Amino acid sequence: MGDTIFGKIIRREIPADIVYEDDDVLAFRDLNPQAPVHVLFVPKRAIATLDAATTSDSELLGKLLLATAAYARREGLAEQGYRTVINCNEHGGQTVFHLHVHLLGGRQMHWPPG
Ligand code: DGP
Repeated sequence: MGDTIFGKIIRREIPADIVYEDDDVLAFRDLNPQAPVHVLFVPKRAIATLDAATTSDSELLGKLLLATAAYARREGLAEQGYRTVINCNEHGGQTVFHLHVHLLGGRQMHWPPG
């Protein structure tokens, strides 16, 4: 897959408001926040889309979700709740083809989404 803007953020080639990092995962604030807390969790090893993930990515995907949940808990979002979103391809609204989890919190979410 080609490089993306998130690859550049991971390599510190462009700035981002990074809020969490471990060996496998980086998290930074979304440029265009849709909630008081809107953080993107990305695996450092790029996978283009959720559709492109395979069983060899199972451990990394697990770490990505658990890092997201742990951050939400630390930030005090868990009790009231929050939303996680993974957009996939065109109809999913994906614009950056480096798999990422949106963490949205700090306000009431609504369902169904638009
Ligand atoms: P998606 O539509 O699911 O592919 O989400 C991509 C998100 O990435 C979108 O909410 C805006 C955000 N985004 C795009 N470019 C940048 C950037 O350069 N920096 C940051 N922090 N966020 C970005």
